[in-house]
Amino acid sequence: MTPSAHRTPGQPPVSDFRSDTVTRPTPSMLSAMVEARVGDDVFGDDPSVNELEAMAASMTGKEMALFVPSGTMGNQIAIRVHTRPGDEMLVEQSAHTFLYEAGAPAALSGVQTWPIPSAAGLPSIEDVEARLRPDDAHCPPTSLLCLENTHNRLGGRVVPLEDLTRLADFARSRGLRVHLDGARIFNAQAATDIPVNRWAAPVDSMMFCLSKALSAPVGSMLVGNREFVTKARRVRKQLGGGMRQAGYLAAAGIVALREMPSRLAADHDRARRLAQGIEGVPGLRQEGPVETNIVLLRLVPEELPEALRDAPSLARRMEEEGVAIFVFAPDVIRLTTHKDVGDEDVERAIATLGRVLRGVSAASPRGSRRLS
Ligand code: TLP
Repeated sequence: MTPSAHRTPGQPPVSDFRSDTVTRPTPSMLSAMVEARVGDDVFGDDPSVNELEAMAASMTGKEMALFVPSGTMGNQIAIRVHTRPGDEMLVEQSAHTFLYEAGAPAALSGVQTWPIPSAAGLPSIEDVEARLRPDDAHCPPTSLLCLENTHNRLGGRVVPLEDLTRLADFARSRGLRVHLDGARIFNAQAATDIPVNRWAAPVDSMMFCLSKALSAPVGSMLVGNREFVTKARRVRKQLGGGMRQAGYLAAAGIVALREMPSRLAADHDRARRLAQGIEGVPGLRQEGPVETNIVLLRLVPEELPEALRDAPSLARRMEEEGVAIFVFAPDVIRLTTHKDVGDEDVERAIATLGRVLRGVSAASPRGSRRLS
């Protein structure tokens, strides 16, 4: 899961499909940052942070919001607020909170995690019910269910609202809190036309990122009711996430929320075009449907040139050709579309993958020369 390590500073720009986190702020974000009115957010008097938090609360239909430095910190604050040390949290087994947050539920909240398999990113009610612990001194209390939408590891899949609501209602009826990692919830909105407030409604808390497809340079939002956010603010301070003149960053976040959600459908179209263009490339099989801005491709070793049979080698080679991709697993690559890749980048990625995987050099006529 480490980003491609082969970027050479000072080299020509690459078409960067590694993640939507690489997006640069827009000119209007940069001028908003320069002009931002700021205060000291730890004292609660940064007007730009306060405006961003009010905006996020209103858009998601929650009582309050908190600006946090990263998606990981937002998720981990939520876990800490919803649990006590020694509790157990249930989580879908390929969720970011389980796979990629460095064991933080255990390290920071003293929480034991029970991962649950799923077909399409959402555990079944039966599988959740089967894991609820009895009220018995031997057992950790089950206090939290963590969900994710869109689902990164499953290739940006949208977890259907009806299913998510049914599961969240069930969990809450059994006394659990429900937290949604909505890092890319605006992509779910763009893919379905269901507004983010409806995605947030069934859960107690939700985190979403400003720094991914919405293109702000830094920051995520954590939303919930007043009691939750008041506690979350204290945990943010404990974790060292209280920022001072954070209004300079919040100003970019305000522009991100105002201007960026409406352009996400274009990223989704490009992801579909990318998947379609790669269809005929030997040695790659698309994993799952492309519903938002992520394309996952599994390598089929027997169809690949010997030197490119693993994802890190392929990523290295692609980067040499000016296309950066993400190694998602030893045999899976991820390409993510976002504001800073356009149609030309998509066509370049398709052509480069084709050329590299057919073992044909860039300079030679189509299909005529195999690289040794
Ligand atoms: N995801 C990153 C990497 O960590 C994999 C990416 O490039 O996709 N939830 C989800 C669903 C995420 O995909 C991520 C980041 C986070 C949380 C964490 O956000 P940050 O990076 O702001 O801590």
